[in-house]
Formats: sequence, structure tokens, C-alpha cells
Amino acid sequence: MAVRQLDALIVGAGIAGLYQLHRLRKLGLSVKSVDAAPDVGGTWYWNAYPGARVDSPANVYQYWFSQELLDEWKWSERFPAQPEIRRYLQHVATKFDLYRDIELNTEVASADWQEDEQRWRVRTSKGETFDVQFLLSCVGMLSSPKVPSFPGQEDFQGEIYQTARWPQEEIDFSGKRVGVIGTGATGIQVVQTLAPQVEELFVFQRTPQYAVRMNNYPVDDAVMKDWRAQYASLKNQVHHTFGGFEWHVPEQGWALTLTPEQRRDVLEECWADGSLKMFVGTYLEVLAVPEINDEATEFVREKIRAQIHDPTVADKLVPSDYGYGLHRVPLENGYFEAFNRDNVHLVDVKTDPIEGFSPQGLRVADREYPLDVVVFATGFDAGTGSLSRMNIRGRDGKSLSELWAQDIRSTLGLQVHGFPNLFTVAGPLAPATGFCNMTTCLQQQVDWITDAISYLRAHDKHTMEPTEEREEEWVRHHDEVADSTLLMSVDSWYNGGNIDGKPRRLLSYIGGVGTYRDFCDEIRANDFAGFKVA
Ligand code: NA7
Repeated sequence: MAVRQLDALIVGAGIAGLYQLHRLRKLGLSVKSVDAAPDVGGTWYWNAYPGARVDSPANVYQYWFSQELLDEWKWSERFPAQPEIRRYLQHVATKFDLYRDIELNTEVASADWQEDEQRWRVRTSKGETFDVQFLLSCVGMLSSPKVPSFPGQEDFQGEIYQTARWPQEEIDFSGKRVGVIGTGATGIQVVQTLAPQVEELFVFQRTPQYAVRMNNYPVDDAVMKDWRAQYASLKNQVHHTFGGFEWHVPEQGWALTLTPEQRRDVLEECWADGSLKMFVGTYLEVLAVPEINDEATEFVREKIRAQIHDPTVADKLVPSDYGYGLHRVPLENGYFEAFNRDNVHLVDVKTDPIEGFSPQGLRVADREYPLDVVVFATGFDAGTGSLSRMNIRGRDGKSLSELWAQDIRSTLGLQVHGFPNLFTVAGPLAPATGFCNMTTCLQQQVDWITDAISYLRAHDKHTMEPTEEREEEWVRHHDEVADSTLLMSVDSWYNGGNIDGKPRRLLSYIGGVGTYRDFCDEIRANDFAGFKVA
């Protein structure tokens, strides 16, 4: 097959990839995208599991480059479900004529930096070779599923489904005995959705979660009118807040000036909002000062306990050995109440881990749980997983996956020293999913990268790469901010603690979306200082 010459290749056709394609095409670059899926949508293509739903409100979980797009679109709920977001992304791809430059069912098999040509040579799963100046990864932060393999799994006679690779066709669960492994945000959505549909539901819980009640509601014409009217001001606002949402978090230290009763009022107000305001919209000390975290923890424990009828079940569902907010806070809509149903059973696999499958079901301790279906909601190799799988080799054959197997580093999550002209949207050490309304951060990074490429072209330059010193400076700053919080004290996907052998580092920057954006803007305003432009 002939080698295809392009200015840029984008990997991924989800929220970031679609926008990156739109921007680079407008810049006049010859550009293509590839995506492993049979359609656009990224996360919103793959995670077609029952109950999948966004947990950012739709008025902020959207594109910010076209008021017309929102004027023509109609959301049906404050927190829309997966099929609706997928349709939104299909609509974007059609409206902006993006499909013609996207090659679906295509994965990157390897990418090698050619020092002589100063270009990337990218091979795909289809056997194609691209020769490109810029390689842009838009593969998402939570896209490489963590799929455990249990003894006896291959002999199980029922069906096994993985939430992040869910079949596109409807599955009928009625009359079935279903087991769900995993109780993070995904497992919670599956459980609350399947509980009324199935014969029996067994929830295999290792770590309980501080899930917050979601306040979802239908969006009517009046709400849509408001959202359209807010668009311009919200667009500006979300880029300057702590979490990329519309709410501003008070100055550091403010919570310490309040009485416990006043802090509780803040928590009540945020709880009532029924959104991630309860997570990244209260006050910063919740994630940093042990006593303040204890208060919030007790507050949420009470809220959860009040929803569960059986106190012994509540004892297991209410987290007791780590603080609120130290795992990503899920939003729930009937999760805890599902355990009040006679057909829903909690199986604690913390003390007695799952031993494996039998042909009929799952074995835990001395007991067998007969099952027709097992759902894996077991999470992701976050931040680095998908990029590491692409076999990227930079200068001197340096492997990105080998580097990150030792030490996960980057410069503002946008580039990695040793990998010129590789740009990573939602790369590790940027705010991204962990602490950001994802669409805010993705678009901000795409805009910065597009400006960087535009700068190179305007100055007749060809390559950009962070210096070793700038990278070290960013990693140090990132770690300092991370270490000033409690987030490294508990294992989770936030810090690589959910993957055996993965080096520990907070994968998302927690200095705030607005602060991060200021860093990026300053670099751009100073001719990409800290980046070697040649
Ligand atoms: P998470 O939050 O990483 O949750 C994965 C869950 O799967 C979690 O409860 C794990 O328990 C559990 N798990 C993983 N492996 C096992 C085994 N072997 N046995 C039992 N239980 C297991 O992933 P999600 O997909 O729910 O959410 C990821 C993000 O997507 C979410 O935070 C939002 O940002 C959107 P553990 O905690 O490891 O004890």
C-alpha cells in the first residue's frame, strides 16, 4: 500500500477528535482521523451499557465553537443518556462534514518518529501507512478498559459483558440472574437501571462509593431558551472556574473562616443542586484538610444511610475507610434504593475476593452464585492506557509506553519531551476527566494545540517539543499541588492505584481549570516559551 502523506493525523473521533479535525481543517491542513470504532462518538460510542448517562449538565457538556449548533439542537434532560449524546456527536460530524475525513474501524498499530524527515510514520491495523508532520492523540482519558480475567472464566456458560465495550444492540435482561462486578460510577448506573428489569441482581462490591443523588429533570422549550441565551456568557465562564463548570469555588482558606454549621449549609446547598457541584463546587478544603474532609464525609454518609432500609446492608454500602471525594464522586439516581428491593443482593468481595467463575456462575468464599449474565464494570487504565497501547516511539526510538511504565510525565498533559510534534489532548497531568467538566478541558487543549501548529506555520517552523527543564518544572508543580491534597492517600484510577504495577502519580492536574488555562495562555503569549521550536 502506498504511504499517505498528510500534514496531520488525529487518533480518535470522540468529542476532542471531532473538534480537532474541524479546527485543523479550517487552518488549511491536510488531515485525517482514525478511530477503532465503527462510528464517531468515542466514549459515547463504546459505553452503550444500560443506564449510561453523562454527569455534567448538558448546558456545560457541549461544544463551545458554534452557537448555531446549540440553537438547532434540543436536549431532552439536564443529564442526557448515552444514546442522546451519541446522536449529538453524530449530528456534529454530519453538520460540519467531518465524516469524509474519518477512517473508522481503524486503530493505530505503531507510530515512529523519523528523525531525518522530522515526521511521524504511523501504521494502522488495516496495514496503511501515514507519513505525517503532526500526530494528535484524542483517545480519551478513560478509554482503555481494565478487564480482569478470573479463573474458570472461559468455562462460564452464561454471557459476559464489559460496560466499555457494550454491544450496540438491545439486550433483554428480563427473567435473568445478573451479576455486576464493580461499583464505580459505571457499575452504579448499571445497577440502578437493571434492578427493576432483572429476576435477580447480585452486586459484587469491593469498594463502596460516596455517590451523590443526581437531580435530573426534563428539559423543555423554556429551559432550552435559557440555555441558548446563556451560551456566550457560560462559554467564557467555564474556562475560568476550578472545575470547568459554571460555579466558582471560594478562595482557599475560606471554609476555615466558617463555623461547622455554616459549612454544613454550603454542603446542603450543593447537595440540593444534585450535580458534581457537590464534588468540585463546595470548597477546596474538602479535598485537602483532614478535619474538613471528615465533616463532609459524615455529611454524605448520613445522606446515603437515610436511603437504605436495612442497617446491615447500609453498613456495607456506606464507605467507612476513606474520605469523601478521594475517589471520583459518582452521581446516582436510585442506586442505594435499589438495595431495598427483594431481588437485589449485595455481595461483599472485599474480605472474600471473587475466587473465579464456575460453569454456572461466580464463586466467592464457599458459596456459588448461579448467574445467567455477568457484567464487568471494572474501570479503566486511565490517562496512559490508550496512548501506551499505540506503540509510539519518539526520538532515538524512545518508547512512550516504556517511559510511562517507569514514570508518568508530560508537559501540561499536552506534549512529552522526546516526542516532537506529538500532541496529546487529555494526556496525563492536565486537568481532564479527574477534575474537569470534560468538554471544557478538551476544547481548551484543542485550541491551544491548534494555536501551536498555527504558530509553527506562521513562523516557518516545523517542530515543537517541550524542553526537559520545562517538563521537569511542570511535573514538580503538578506533584506539589497533588501532594497538598489528600488524593494520593487512597488507591483509585485517579492515581494509577487501580492497575497493578502502574507507577503512582495523580493523573489529572488539580490546580484548577482556570489556573491551568492561565499557564497555557502564558506559554502561548510568550512564543511557546519552554518549548523548543525548530
Ligand atoms: P472505577 O471507578 O475505576 O470502578 C471500577 C470498579 O470495579 C471499582 O468498584 C473496583 O473496585 C471494581 N473492580 C475492579 N476490578 C475488580 C475485581 N477484580 N474484583 C472486584 N471488583 C473489581 O471505574 P468506572 O468505570 O466505574 O468509572 C470510571 C470513571 O468513568 C468515573 O470515575 C467517571 O469519571 C466516569 P476497587 O475500587 O478497585 O476496589
